[in-house]
Amino acid sequence: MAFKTEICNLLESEYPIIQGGMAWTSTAELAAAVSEAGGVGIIGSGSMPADILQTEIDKAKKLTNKNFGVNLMLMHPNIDDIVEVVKAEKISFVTTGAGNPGKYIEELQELGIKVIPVVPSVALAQRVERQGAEALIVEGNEAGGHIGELTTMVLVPQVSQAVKIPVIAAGGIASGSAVIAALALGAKGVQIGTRFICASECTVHENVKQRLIKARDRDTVVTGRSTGHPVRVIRNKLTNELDKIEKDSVPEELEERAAGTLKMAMQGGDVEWGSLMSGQVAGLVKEVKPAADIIKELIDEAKLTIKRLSKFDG
Ligand code: TUI
Repeated sequence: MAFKTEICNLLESEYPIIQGGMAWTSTAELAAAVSEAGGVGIIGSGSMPADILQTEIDKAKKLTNKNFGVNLMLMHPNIDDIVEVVKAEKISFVTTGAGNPGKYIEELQELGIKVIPVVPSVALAQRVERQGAEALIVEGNEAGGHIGELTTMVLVPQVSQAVKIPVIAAGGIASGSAVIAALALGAKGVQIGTRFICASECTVHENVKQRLIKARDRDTVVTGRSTGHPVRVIRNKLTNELDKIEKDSVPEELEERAAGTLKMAMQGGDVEWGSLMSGQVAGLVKEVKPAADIIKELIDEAKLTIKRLSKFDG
């Protein structure tokens, strides 16, 4: 049984499994390993200076001849510089997050760069479809990092019914059974972030991997609701302090306090005072292993799930 969907044709992959573009986390090594293993790797550029993104793209091109993408974090203060790097490198596709990518779609597509926005609502899904997006990623509130309000379970079927372009489900997916659940809801592919943080090739600090493996079902919290930019992270000393600032309702102070803490956690290994972005599936992550083994496990489990479900056919 082959797991081919139109996402495989669009993104030139063997499986419709996309690795979420995670800032300071999905660097060239992880993106290349996922693409080499038959999925689709994405370099996360959120809050990265443009020259570092350039270095990561150069590295990824040396590590793989397979297709990979770049995630554009639209709230990035230097987003225009990041877009210039992507254009100069003629990256095959970008995913976008944390805003409406409308203003960039035409200039990217003129260069043959496909645009796949992350959307948190039916309204934005329909808007980006009209603006020419090739596919979209529907990300539920279970996801790590910057999140919307609705869950994957309710958002995927509603968006799938509302648009004609293929939908990729994200948020809450770390197992083969969740891959099948997403396809059952109307998605043509899945994006997986948190599970790939514990890939051997992921260059985050070892402390991050160990903290994720230790995480239980209720260990993530959402900070920054008062700023309008909610972020899901593992609870730690930083989130306790941010909660206090949030109770005193000083949104600017909260953003200032959180600045730089993502890199501090992911690259510096400070899992107490850094921002440890993770989805609610952290509790399902049990071990570090190569990206190829993670993908094999997802596909094997997806096949078993279909077999198990086929017994219910009446
Ligand atoms: O983008 C993400 N997740 C991210 S980006 C990131 S980088 C970072 N974040 C904070 C501090 C430092 C670095 C970490 N996590 N996910 C995709 C996503 N996009 N989720 C929700 C949305 C979204 C929200 C609103 C997309 C569009 C949107 O549109 C509002 C509008 O303008 O219509």
